[in-house]
Amino acid sequence: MHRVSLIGAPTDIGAGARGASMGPEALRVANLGPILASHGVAVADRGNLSGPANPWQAAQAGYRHLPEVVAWNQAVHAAVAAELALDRLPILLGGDHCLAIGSISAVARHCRTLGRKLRVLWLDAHADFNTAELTPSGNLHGMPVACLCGHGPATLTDLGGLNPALPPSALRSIGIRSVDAGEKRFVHAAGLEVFDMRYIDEMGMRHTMTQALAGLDAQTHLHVSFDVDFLDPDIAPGVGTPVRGGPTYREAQLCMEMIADTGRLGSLDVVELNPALDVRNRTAELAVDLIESLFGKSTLMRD
Ligand code: 5AB
Ligand code: MN
Ligand code: MN
Ligand code: MN
Repeated sequence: MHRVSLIGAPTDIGAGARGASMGPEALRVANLGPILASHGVAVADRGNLSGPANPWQAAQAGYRHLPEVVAWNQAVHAAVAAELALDRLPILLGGDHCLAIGSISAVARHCRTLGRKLRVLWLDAHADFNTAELTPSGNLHGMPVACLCGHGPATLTDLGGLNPALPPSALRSIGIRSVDAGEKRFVHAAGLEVFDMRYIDEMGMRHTMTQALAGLDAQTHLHVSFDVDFLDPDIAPGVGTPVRGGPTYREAQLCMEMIADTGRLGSLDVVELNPALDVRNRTAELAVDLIESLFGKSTLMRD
């Protein structure tokens, strides 16, 4: 049985639009906790972390709000590490995607300590592989993958005590369809394994997930970083940086079901949900529906 801890991080400190700070409450309003519990998951809601307000300032030296992003990520790192130490499965309720630096660096440290392999699935419309030199916006939610791979300010790259937190070979990016020009070159140079929408269109979600999950063993910790803008904005309008042409409802369900089937899920981020841009909490409800599949809800006869 899964023992899950919900950790709210109500901030939009790394984003380009305000509103992701309301994500944790929207997921609770959509009944995330009780619905997971109805599938036999033992859920503890740890409430919300706190951190600095969003000063809404321009970028300085390539970063917007770097000190505030560091403070939030330190809080996330500590909270995620505490749950992992209790042998619980942390679900980070974002908040924008910069928070994955804190959560994944805690996961990486945990795996290192226990000698376990780590695989990170990055479900996103974006590669999130910008640096201060490459970014068109200065927004740190566009940089977490680069930071986790050691490219970024030391205050973020060293958060989990080892820089880099991850080799690019631990990552699989899925659903990508918007990458900035310099970022694209850097993705190739780093050798990131990307299953972009073209790949999913041509090969199908089943083959994509088979590839992305290949090589897991009984010791692998699987972390899913679920940026809600992964989904097609026709079904998931409540995000700050929508990009058309994303996975359909059924493709997203299959993606989550195939992850559930591995039995290796060890931690999860649900980020970039922006209730200020949503329609009647529809995107939050959809995210909860998909998270149910991630925790093993299946249609028929697979139990
Ligand atoms: B998200 C953009 N590449 O860096 C940038 O939502 C968008 O966490 C980043 O994937 C989107 O500003 C970040 C243009
Ligand atoms: Mn993202
Ligand atoms: Mn994104
Ligand atoms: Mn976004």
